Amino acid sequence: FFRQLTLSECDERPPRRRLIKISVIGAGNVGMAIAQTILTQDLADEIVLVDAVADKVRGEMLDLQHAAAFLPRVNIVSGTDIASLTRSSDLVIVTAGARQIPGETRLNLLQRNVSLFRRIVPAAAEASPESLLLIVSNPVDVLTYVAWKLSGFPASRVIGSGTNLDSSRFRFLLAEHLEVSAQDVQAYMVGEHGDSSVALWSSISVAGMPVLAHLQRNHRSSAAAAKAFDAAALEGIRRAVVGSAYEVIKLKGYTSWAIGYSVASIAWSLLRDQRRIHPVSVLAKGLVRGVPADRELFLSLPARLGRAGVIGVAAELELTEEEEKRLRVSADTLWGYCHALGL
Ligand code: 6V0
Repeated sequence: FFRQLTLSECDERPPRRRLIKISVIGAGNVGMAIAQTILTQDLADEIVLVDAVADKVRGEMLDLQHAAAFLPRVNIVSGTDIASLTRSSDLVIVTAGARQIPGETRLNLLQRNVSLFRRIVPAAAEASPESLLLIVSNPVDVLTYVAWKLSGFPASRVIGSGTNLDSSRFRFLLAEHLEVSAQDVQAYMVGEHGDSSVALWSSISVAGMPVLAHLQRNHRSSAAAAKAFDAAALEGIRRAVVGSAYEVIKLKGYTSWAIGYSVASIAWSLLRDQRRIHPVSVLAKGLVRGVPADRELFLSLPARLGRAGVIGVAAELELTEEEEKRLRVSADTLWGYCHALGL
């Protein structure tokens, strides 16, 4: 359609910046929500979708490609072969996971996902030895440990999406309560993603103002009421955060949009070298008070993310006695799972 300009007319040099390639392994509800959010963010030049089901992943690819007229130009490819398709990725995101069979134990599901990871992770690591590896499949903390072991990558390049999502849910609920934007609420959940995640109450702030003191003042008709607020209301909000995932799953069968945005924001911080702080699953060896320093386990702590992966971890958290106890329990439980795998 266009006459190609000759070399003397147009000196087309290689692009000034290196093109960014992101591979998403597992094109289910979560993988596709991540891919489509990344697409709208203009972060990647190439997005690769890999799934074990060839027709399905081709259908997903075509569906996204058909939005080309409304989006920045991105090369979208798909298929089933990790080794050839994901070669030289900057970021590999793993969302492939076996679904829990009714009545199946957590450990059994874990074993099945470990078998899956044995097929996925070494192939992806070999195809992109310099890549960052971002794990989303559940149980995310244990599978991030598994991916670290199977990839042979330094721990700084293996990250689990962890409590980035739990923290967003937490900030949403607090924001609703305080009638402000969730973006103005600084609040972290740390530890294990899911049921035993730990809310860091003492560090919540809005516009630099500590929120806990404000909430307690508003409930302080008597010292006893304040104590009750501490114990019951705070745990109530934490439970609401944990329960909100179950509620979504009960209502629509799975969660997708929030995890899509959560992972896309991690991807942005990593690949655009933002040095933003995200509570994500990192190698926490020696970083949790009261847990022996030789225990290799992954759990979420606020971490500074950049192009090299994890470039810093907030190890000196301000924790109440109760928070510290809960984090230790999380760490002990996760270590139990990791240790039992014998990797
Ligand atoms: P899904 O819709 O069943 O998608 C899983 C996909 O993986 C399917 O399309 C499978 O075909 C594919 N798959 C299976 N084996 C392979 C393989 N060997 N190679 C490539 N693809 C394969 O599940 P959904 O997308 O809802 O969830 C995916 C995972 O994310 C699950 O483990 C969830 O528990 C987990 N989530 C993690 C969250 C987090 O915060 N970390 C949040 C939500 C879900």
